[in-house]
Amino acid sequence: MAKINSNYDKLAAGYLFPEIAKRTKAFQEKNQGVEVLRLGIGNTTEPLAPSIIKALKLGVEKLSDVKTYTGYGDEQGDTRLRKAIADFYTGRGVSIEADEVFVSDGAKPDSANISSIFSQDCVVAVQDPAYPVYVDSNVIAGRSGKAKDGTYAGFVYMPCNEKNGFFPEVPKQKVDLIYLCSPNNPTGTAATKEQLKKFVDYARKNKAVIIFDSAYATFISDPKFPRSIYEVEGAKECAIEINSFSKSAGFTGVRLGWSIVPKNLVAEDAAPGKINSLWNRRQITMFNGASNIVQEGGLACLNEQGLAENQKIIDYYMGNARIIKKGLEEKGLKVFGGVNAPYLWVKTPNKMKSWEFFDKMLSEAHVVVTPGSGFGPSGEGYFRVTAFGHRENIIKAVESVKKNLSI
Ligand code: PL4
Repeated sequence: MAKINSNYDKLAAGYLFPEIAKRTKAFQEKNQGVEVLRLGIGNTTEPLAPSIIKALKLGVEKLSDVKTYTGYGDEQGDTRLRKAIADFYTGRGVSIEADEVFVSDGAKPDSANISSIFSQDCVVAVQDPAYPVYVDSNVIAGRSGKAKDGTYAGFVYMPCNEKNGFFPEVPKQKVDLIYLCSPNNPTGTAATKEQLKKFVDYARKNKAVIIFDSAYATFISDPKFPRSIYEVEGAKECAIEINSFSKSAGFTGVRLGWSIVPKNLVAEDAAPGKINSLWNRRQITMFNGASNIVQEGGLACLNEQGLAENQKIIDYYMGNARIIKKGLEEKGLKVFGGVNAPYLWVKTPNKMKSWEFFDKMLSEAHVVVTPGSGFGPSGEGYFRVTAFGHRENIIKAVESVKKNLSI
């Protein structure tokens, strides 16, 4: 008799982003003809840069000729791309070897799948608020107890609030897997080297592993914030870094990312090399490699021209962030983030609950935002605004908030 994975039944709520889409659709059905402005989901909107399009076309062309056709590739990724990613790190003063790079179809799948190489009884610590995938994937993996009041028994929630500058203290108890994201989704704040060092020191002392999601690293403009955890000494012994071409190159729908699993990484029962070989084994077994066409595009993202072209698009989104920040502040709202990250984290007015404010914003200003409580209990009383969007829509949304939202 087949039985289901009952851990799915523990999931306390629907996945956040489909829930936003569902509520928005319901509003639109009731209010036909009303233009809804979407600053909710962090989805890229601008076309791919010209040299990347050229490379993707080259990828397609190669498939049309028997001399250049390729079928299945290496599960770990195209050797040229693995090397280019390693060189990309070297260019930033971090030494990574190509066989520590595992190319994937995105940071979401990697951040959800990575925990499968760790023991079921690992204690998980997450930033609160956090990208929901870290929590939900570990619930599904059976590492939590039941949900109660927006948290799961067994997980260690590390509150990120105004008081601590939206970066947590290291856990007081011993934990095994620590999820960190910088620049952070949803708070839009980046961690300093000193802040990350405290976690690296903690992890080394406790033989814990940090899963570091740096999907928004290219949005950092202030050099005081590291773009990789490996800029912190000792991090290669205790951290896996996950990254993506989604936001840095507009590959949200194209799909390409990578994980760095250093050979020096250790765990309580794993000597150097073991975790790297486990992830290799996992990928070989459960992943058939990223698309060869897409990897051709990825290669172009990492050369000088690709980096420069993509930087212009990043600057465009950060221009949006400045417009949103200014407009919301003029409205009298308290705004955090949006300087080294494409997200703004905003306090709801009059201590409103996040979902209550989501409905108010939608019905009065016709603007979709993301309710902060969807990212964890410490997100209650906040909402997130994305800077990904066409400039004209961003301006329209900000003007509508200023004119139509009553606070
Ligand atoms: C909606 C911290 C967005 N359906 O595209 P990927 O898989 O390389 O990267 C996804 C990802 C990874 N890590 C972090 C992220 O914030 C994201 C994307 N998050 C958002 O609005 O928070 C898109 C969400 C998408 C999803 O579920 O990821």
